Amino acid sequence: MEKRASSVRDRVTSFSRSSLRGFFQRNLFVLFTVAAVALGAILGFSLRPHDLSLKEIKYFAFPGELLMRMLQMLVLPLIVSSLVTGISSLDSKASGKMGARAVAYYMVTTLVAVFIGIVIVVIIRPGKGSRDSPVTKSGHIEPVQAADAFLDLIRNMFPPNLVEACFKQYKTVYKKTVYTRNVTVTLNFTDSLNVTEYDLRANFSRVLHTMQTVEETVPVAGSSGGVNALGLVVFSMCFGLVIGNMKQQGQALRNFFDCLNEAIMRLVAIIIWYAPVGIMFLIAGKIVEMKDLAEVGGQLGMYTVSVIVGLFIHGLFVLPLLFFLVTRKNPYSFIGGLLQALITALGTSSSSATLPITFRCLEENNHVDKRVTRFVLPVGATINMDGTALYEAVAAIFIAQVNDMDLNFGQILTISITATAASIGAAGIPQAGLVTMVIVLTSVGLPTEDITLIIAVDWFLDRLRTTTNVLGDSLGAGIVEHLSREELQNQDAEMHDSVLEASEKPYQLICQENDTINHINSETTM
Ligand code: 7O9
Repeated sequence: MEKRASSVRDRVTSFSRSSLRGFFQRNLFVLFTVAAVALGAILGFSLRPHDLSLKEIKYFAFPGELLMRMLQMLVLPLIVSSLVTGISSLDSKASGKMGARAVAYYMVTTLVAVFIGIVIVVIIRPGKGSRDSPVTKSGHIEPVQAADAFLDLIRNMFPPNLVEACFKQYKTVYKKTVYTRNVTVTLNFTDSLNVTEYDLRANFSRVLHTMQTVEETVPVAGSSGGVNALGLVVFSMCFGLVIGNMKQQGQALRNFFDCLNEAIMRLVAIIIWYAPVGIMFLIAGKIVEMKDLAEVGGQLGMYTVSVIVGLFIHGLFVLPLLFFLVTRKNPYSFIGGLLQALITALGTSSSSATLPITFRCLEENNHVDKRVTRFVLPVGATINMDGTALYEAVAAIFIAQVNDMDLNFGQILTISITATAASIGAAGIPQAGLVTMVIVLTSVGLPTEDITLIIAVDWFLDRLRTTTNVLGDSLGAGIVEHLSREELQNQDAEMHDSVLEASEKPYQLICQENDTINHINSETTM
């Protein structure tokens, strides 16, 4: 009896030990990454009293910089190969439907994010009362013309040189030109004072030809550093669509990009081991570098709280609710699978650099169909930025409150529309962060130099809004997969049929060959 009890006990302990080990093995990366954040924070705060110089901080953050470089190295081949294979593996009808669903999701969630932001900032009123600090005139904000920013966006969609698009964006710059032109002035009898009496008698008016010097600011072509993501995304999508329709002829290219994508994902699997170290130093470096938290009090503190509350409500309640309503699956276990991508977003403050990790989390942990992630994630990283839209709306209304300006409903609507548009176009507008903010502010006549008020906390809020952006893209992939399951199954069935057909063909060929051989044999034996 005792023996049996002890063997059961042994089995239970060995089972729990093995399941515990299994749990640790499955979640090793996530545990490492969470530990990295905690260690980074501890390291950062313990180094703060030592008052490191800027140079020392730069050296200290080097391992973090290395992670950023490694991730960015993978982004370019990753987005091109994943978009090309993602789209070419679907027929044009299925990819059209999937694209429409993704865009509908992006629009709805971005508008909801802006709405939440506006409600929060109107309730909390972080900018009420008189100005906390006078505006420092040190930061010069360049004037931007919204029309030119919009034209730049369209121009960037069609890069004339694909190699250049990997590191440069088109940017309108303004040039003052002075030129002379002929002008014809008609002098009337009444307004010309120095006409002679003879003239008066001869003509009542006189035509003079003179030269006039004109000074004009002309928009001319310029460029700004950074990947032209929009151009590459547009090109890759069109390319994928075309080689998808090329049937057998396009097979070589499809195989090439498929293979490239697979190879990049294997590199991601290697780099992911280094991610916790990099994240630890990125976070520690930022904590050492930041100004004293006590300075961020008063209005700016309340503004920070408003953005954080807005992002939390959107990311932890609204998006999961939408996910649940559409898929009927537990959104929080889905988010659990994304933890590593979310922490990387927090560490790098760039949703495009996080893209390789987002891919891995969705495909490996959440088992989202590759055809969906390859299509939806790069597009999402480029145009879907819920956190950014929410942030811009809150910032604009905060600046209005600081200036004691009462916004009417029309102006609030204008802010919602421009903030949404700015978040969609950000990747296509050079130096987007500041430019889009200027556009939102000028659309309702708010002073643009007040952006300097919020710059102090921007680095911190950028991290949180990037995390929200990545969460929005990833939940979007889950939702689009669920909505497109019919098309995906049809595609699977078609693929199965064609594989069967293809496997029947060699058999027929063998039969034919055998027949011929039999025929020859029968001939020779005769
Ligand atoms: C945030 F995915 C790629 F590879 F196609 C891709 C590459 C580059 C996608 C986008 C970009 C890109 O340059 N995006 C970009 C994003 C450019 C300028 C501004 C922003 C906005 O960034 C967010 C923010 O500041 O709110 C945030 N940091 O999601 O990365």
